[in-house]
Amino acid sequence: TAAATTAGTGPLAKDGRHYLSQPLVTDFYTADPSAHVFDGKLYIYPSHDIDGSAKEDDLGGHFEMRDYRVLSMDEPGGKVTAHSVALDVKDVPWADKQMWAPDAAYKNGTYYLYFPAKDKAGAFRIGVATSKSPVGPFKAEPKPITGSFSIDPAVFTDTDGKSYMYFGGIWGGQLQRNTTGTYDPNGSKTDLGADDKPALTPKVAPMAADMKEFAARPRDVVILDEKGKPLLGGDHDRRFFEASWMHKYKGKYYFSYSTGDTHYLVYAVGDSPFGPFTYKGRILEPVEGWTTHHSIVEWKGKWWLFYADTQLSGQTRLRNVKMTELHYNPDGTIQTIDPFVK
Ligand code: FUB
Repeated sequence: TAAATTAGTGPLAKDGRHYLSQPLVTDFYTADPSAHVFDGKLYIYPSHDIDGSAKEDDLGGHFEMRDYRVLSMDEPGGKVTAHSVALDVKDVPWADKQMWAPDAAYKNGTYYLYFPAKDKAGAFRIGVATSKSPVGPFKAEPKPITGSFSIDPAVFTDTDGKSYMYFGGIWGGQLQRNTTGTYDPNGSKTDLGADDKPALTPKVAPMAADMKEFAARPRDVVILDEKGKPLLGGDHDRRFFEASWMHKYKGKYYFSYSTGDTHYLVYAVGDSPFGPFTYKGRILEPVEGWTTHHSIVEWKGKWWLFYADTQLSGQTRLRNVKMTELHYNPDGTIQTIDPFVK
């Protein structure tokens, strides 16, 4: 297990550029890092990538993950501890395969691990598991969250103590196969196929007091352009693809996400956790590898971006998580980060 090294040092990328930061863990593969600060310590809840046998396809069949391992750090740039398995698919009664990007939350002495997985019918659902420790082991609830579908849960707890789950993803994430409230296995493989119509939206649901169910049906997270119009399906540089994250900065709600096939991490800002959110710009330019997925957290007086690339393996299915400092401009916009040093 390695700590991040200084920007501009270490191995070179394929095209000879220096990576901005180095992998946090080098002895196994990690992706989709959801970071949280609990009791002053940083915990990262990543996907645990494995080298499975499935061929790469547009629906992410090659992401065959089976379990989760939590990472922790006491100091930025310090030692990264990789903890033993926190939850295995074999211990989730409803789940069949593909333990994709997870997240975690804490409430009243209990830690909650939220995770998407395919059920036995091939539909992605979102499950929850609990532990008294932030690093697990976690015990899964016997059924997925009622009314959940699709992938990439991100649970945000507001300053008033209320928690919300943001989730969803198109293409392999199946949002386009859940437009009627029931999973349609024969639905579109990609999106709505309507470039001039509003794009499919991520979803948000308030969490119930026990943090194990939704308190209300999921609503659309509407992302608007600078003219107040919803982003369109054909706007691949800006429309939502997957990897929701929410953070609050100076009283504003920052909803960030991946644009998928154009490989950007971008953000939109609003005045309520339910939105609407207005598109503001890019957080991270494309990394090596197809996917890009992140989290943003304030820790020890600085803001940090957690992301992943394929530096160690050169393969999209085998990623490694990284962290770097994130900076705001005085007007609250985020300074775009280049994952390579010029
Ligand atoms: O890691 C599997 C999937 O790839 C995630 O759920 C997506 O966000 C993308 O990173």
